[in-house]
Amino acid sequence: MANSHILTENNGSVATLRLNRPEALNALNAAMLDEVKLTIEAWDADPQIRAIVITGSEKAFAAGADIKEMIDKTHLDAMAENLLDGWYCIARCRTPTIAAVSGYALGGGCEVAMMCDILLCSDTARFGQPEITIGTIPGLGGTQRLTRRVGSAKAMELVLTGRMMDAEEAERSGLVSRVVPLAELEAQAQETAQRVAGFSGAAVRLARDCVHAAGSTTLEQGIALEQRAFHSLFGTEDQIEGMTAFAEKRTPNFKR
Ligand code: DAK
Repeated sequence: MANSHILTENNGSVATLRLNRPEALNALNAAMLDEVKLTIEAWDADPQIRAIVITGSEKAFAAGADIKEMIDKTHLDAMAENLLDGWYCIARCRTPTIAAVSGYALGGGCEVAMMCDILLCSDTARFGQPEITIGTIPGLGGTQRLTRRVGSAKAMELVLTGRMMDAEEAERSGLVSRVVPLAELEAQAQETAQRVAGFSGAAVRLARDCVHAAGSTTLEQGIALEQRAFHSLFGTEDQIEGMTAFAEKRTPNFKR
């Protein structure tokens, strides 16, 4: 399928998906979702691809779900179509994902960025959940993911006022991993993806699962999960290779 709402690039171990509806600040519409879903699911099934970068334009990562497309939807339409549910393909993707956000990441755009494992942004980024200003509320996990990241005090204020946060506030409050100058965003995102892609796939997957689990387990359960995961890695060739390479003062050659 020829893509018209996204641009893709694949350099072997790192694949990059760029949201591309400049006329609508990358608003997330159904046609874009079809392309994103097919692409992410195909990449996730490809063992060569070890990290995925998701990005937008300089002006907007995405200014939210496409409001004009949703205006006439009824309650029944939303339920029957499971409206926008397909975007969870990004949260479900087992290949590590890195969001590189510049400009607006609002509503569904902020929610998609938060679905990624690592969230980098430029110093020009602006985040928010402005759904309240159009008579709705976040619908792609915003009330849950934002609250887990920034705490209920700030999440409540952002969700109830629709106020935007700049990059500095987003970093200070724990929404993003790192802020970089706009000119460096792409390079830093690629470098981060390459770095993750170079490690043992098994270790990356388990580390990621454990960090994600911390949001929904007790400390005891999380530590038990981590311990089991840690022990299991001693059954991999990559653990032997990593430790042997350290002892031999060379770069490890991870296989899987
Ligand atoms: N949808 C559709 N078009 C949009 C858009 C959006 N979210 N955001 C911007 N655009 C379009 C504008 O209409 C305009 O198009 P033309 O008028 O030129 O045709 C073009 O992009 C440029 O936008 P502006 O002229 O407004 O640009 P400015 O620089 O002046 O302002 C802005 C930028 C980002 C502050 C402004 O565009 C804005 O406030 N945009 C809307 C932001 C917003 O409210 N986002 C939240 C959308 S609601 C669900 C799950 C999730 C959701 C819903 C349901 N279920 C599971 C059921 C999610 C909902 C949302 O995300």
